[in-house]
Amino acid sequence: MKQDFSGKKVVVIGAGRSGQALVRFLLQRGASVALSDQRSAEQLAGLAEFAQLPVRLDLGGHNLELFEQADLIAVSPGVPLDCPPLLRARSCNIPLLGEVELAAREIAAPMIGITGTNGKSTTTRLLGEIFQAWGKQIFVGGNLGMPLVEACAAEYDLLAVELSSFQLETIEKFHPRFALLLNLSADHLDRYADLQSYYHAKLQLFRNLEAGDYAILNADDAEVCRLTEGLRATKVWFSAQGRKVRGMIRRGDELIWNWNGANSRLPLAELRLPGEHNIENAMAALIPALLQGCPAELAWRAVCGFRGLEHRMNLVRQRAGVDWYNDSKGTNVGSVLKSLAGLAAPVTLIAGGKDKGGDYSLLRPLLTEKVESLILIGEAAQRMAEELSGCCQLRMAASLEAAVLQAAEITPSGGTVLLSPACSSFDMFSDYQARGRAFVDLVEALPETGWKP
Ligand code: UMA
Ligand code: ADP
Repeated sequence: MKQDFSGKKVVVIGAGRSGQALVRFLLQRGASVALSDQRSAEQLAGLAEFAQLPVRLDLGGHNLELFEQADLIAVSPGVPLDCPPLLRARSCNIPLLGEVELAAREIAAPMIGITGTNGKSTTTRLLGEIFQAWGKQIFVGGNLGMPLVEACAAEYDLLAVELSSFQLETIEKFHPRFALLLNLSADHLDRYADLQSYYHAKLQLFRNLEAGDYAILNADDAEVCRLTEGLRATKVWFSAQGRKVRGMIRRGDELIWNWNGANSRLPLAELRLPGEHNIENAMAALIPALLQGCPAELAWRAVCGFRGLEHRMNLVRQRAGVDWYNDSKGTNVGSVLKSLAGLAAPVTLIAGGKDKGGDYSLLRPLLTEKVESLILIGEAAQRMAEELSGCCQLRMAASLEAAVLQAAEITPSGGTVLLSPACSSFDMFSDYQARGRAFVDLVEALPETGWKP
């Protein structure tokens, strides 16, 4: 049912994609809306339409009075809950609601919530592919790109919602029918005090689950197993390492669906997504569809028809005997480990960006085994250099362009250049897509031979 905010003063904090979608949504629900962002109008994109709408803009800093006088604050995921305007609002007992929570309050269709440190976007898209192939109207969004609040403008059979820890922090009543936890490793330690606080945010996904709901869990991930012990929901496991679980098991070159007497077998040779990690993503995505009664062969065809998302291990160019890969979405240590694992030596790795506090030393064994040269960029470069010295040749570059030129110069024929930063992009780019596009443009602009453009 639609919420009614008539007569309510709502401040939306953050004027990115979520904030802009929230403004449109709240205006339609009768609220009197202000949009506040620490960035100035010149630094923000997409605000032109708001000139025609009855919305107060508070840009280039947060006006604390606005926050004190609001009836409700609607929070974009990228805004930390301990920033001064939100602390002030809380001290005045003004309620805060996150974008996902606000949206979910008026969504009646079943939701599939997908979280984990890595693989969320791929799994969410795979769910979209499967349910679309089965003829269902499915919303595919959340952290993946389209804010969930945009789903309130249409009717869906079900919704696949990628959820970041930031979005899950503000969950109160959000109640998915299927809750997928893919894996847990360190990330976002620039926002969280410690690893446990990050994991705690992730586990909010299960907060409202009941016995009839499904928790879809990675049996090979020790942290996932440990932290989901007491869940109320029905657990369905997946194991790419062949553990005998109730759920989806990989055995050799097959996936086996072992649930309530069903015993489908799916041939892995048909999967086009590269890397072991994508087998896990495919297993996780199949489970909600099979539980809903989707024929296994149809679901598998849809999974095998999917070639992967942009900026995740895309082969950009083969040039002078060197393969160039764009993995700009490799934004934490865990994802870089998976990406490197699938490549043969010698690799030139371009990494660095905005430091999220990860433990880069975990990269040492794979760097020693596969990476000949590591080219570091961005704010994290110095710390990475300290934690990784001695495992391969280390170089610094002042820009992504300089890094690409160095890589072109030093990588021998038969080698690979990989952009997989282990960091977010916000020190040098607007987001990981902009970083990935810049990389692709630079690589495509390299001459056929040599390295000077
Ligand atoms: N801001 C303030 N005050 C602050 C902090 C931030 O005003 O104290 C402002 C910034 O100046 C900026 C705005 O908040 O203008 C950005 O808000 P946002 O970061 O929530 O960005 P959105 O464009 O709304 O994008 C968000 C997600 N971004 C983050 O969580 C950082 C997008 O995920 C998501 O696609 C989108 O909502 C729709 O749901 C991106 C992401 O990087 C892909 N996510 C992280 C990740 O995957 O690792 C979690
Ligand atoms: P997310 O949305 O969680 O960031 P993506 O599907 O966008 O995940 O993949 C980002 C990167 O994470 C990929 O390029 C790959 O290196 C790594 N990755 C993807 N799936 C997994 C997984 N299941 N386990 C570990 N790493 C993964």
